[in-house]
Parts: sequence; structure tokens; C-alpha cells
Amino acid sequence: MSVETIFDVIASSTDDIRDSLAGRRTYADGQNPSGEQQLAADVHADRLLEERLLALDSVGAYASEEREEISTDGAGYSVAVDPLDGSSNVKSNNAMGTVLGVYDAELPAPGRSLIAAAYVLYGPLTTMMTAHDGTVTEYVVEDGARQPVRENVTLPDDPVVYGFGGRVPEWPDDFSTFASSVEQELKLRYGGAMIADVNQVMTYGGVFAYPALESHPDGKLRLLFEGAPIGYIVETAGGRSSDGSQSLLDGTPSALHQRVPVHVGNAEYIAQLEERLQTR
Ligand code: AFP
Repeated sequence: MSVETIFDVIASSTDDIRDSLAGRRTYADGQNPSGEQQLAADVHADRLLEERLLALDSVGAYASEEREEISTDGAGYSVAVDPLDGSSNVKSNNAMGTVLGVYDAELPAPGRSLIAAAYVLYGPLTTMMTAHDGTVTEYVVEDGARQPVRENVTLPDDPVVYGFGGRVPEWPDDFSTFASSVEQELKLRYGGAMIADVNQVMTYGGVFAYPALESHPDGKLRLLFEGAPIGYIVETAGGRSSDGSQSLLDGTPSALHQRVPVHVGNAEYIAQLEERLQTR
């Protein structure tokens, strides 16, 4: 039950987070630990989720993409949160989301210590995808309450979409070769917020990647806050995840905010990717 209570706290916070966006499109003074500018909306969502999640008996540690240090409050699970993934999309009024990983270990911890993960998508609707106990469930969130709309969610067998981040000239040659083959088969769907792009893959099947770049060999996305929780959800839905050579759940992080190349989607595309990248 304690994981469901954690999911409920996230769902019950969605109206507050969503309502705060309009007035918080400006950049705050600080930067996040990854050196990225913080919107006032990032800071607001972070503070709100820290307070509400640490108030739970089942949560003993709160880590966030928006802050250097982990906040602790007794025993319990460690939650890793990206409070507002894709927050730069607020300027262009495009979708964004909240990402949650629930680790049964002290952070930084490998993805294999995840016991649950979820994401909220702030789109035309507010929806939530949760993975726990071997199953993925999709909800519409209304008035802070989750209404299940899809049970035992699995990736469709006939993939349709792809979305690859970073600038094409920055892609290593082997990823470019992989991308060229995918482009012949699937339709481009890329919106600049991982959650919205991953949700396209969860809905239509396909592959999402924010790969290693020539200038950033570890890519852009963070392992504990984005890569591992999304890898957990996609793998629980029957897909695969990879950092280029292994599952995102197999990485053993040495630092809380370390980055990782992220590739998730239907198994055949992740197999193709790893084959390409392992010929390096
Ligand atoms: P922001 O949170 O700064 O908008 O970054 C979003 C993100 O971390 C992830 O959600 C996207 O997949 C990726 O960055 C988009 O990066 P590009 O802007 O380089 O495409």
C-alpha cells in the first residue's frame, strides 16, 4: 500500500503544479546541479513535492534533479524526482511531465533497486503512468485523483513512432546509422520533453533516445531521475532500455546527478541499436 500512497501524493499534487505554470514561466536566479537554468515553476514543484513526499512514513529520503543534496526524514524508501521534466516547454506551451523513481536503497542506487516508478504527463489531459509489482497502469488524473484507463499496459507490437534528441551533427556515426534505418520505418514524433516523447512510444510503440553526443559522451538525461525510472516503466511494459550496451537498470551510479545515454522502446529496436553501437 505504501507505494500506492506515494503515487497518490504525486497525483494529488498535479493540479497545484499545473496551476503554478502560468505565473512561473520566468527563470529563477539559480541553476540546477546539472548546470541548467531553473524556471520558477521547477523550484515551486520541487519544494511542493519534497514537503508532501517526506511527510509520508514510507518515504525517508527525497532527491531531486533540481537540488544538489538529498533531504532525509527517518526510514523509508528513497524517492528520486524530476519535478518538471521538459520545463523549458512552458515557454512554447508544449507538454511536460513529472518523473518519479521509488528506490528501496540509499541513493545513488542502481536501477535494479527500483521497486516502482511513474510519470505524470501535463498534456491536453493530465495522465499518469505507473509501474509497480510487474504491471503498468495508465490513469487520467482529475481533481487530484487517479482514474484507471488502461491496465497491464504493454508496448504495441507494431511500432509506429521515433524521437531522437540532441542535434544531428552531434550524433556519433554509429547512432546516425541506426537513426537512418529507423527513419525509413517509423514516423518522427519529438517534442523536447522526454515524458511526452516516451508516452508516444508507450502509446504507439517505437523508440525514444537521447543518445551520447560527440560533445557529451554521457548524453543529457540523468540516470537516477530520468533514465532508470523510464527504463523501469518501459521494461515492465515489455519493452527494453539501454545506455548503449546494457539495460538502464544495470548501471551503477557513482554520482547522484550523473548523466546517461537513454534509449527505450520496442525490443527489436533496442537490439538493433546495441548491435550498431557495439561495433564501435
Ligand atoms: P528541460 O527540462 O530543460 O526542458 O529539458 C528537458 C530534457 O531534460 C528532457 O525532458 C528532453 O528529452 C531533453 O531535455 C530535450 O533536450 P533538447 O532540448 O536538447 O532536445
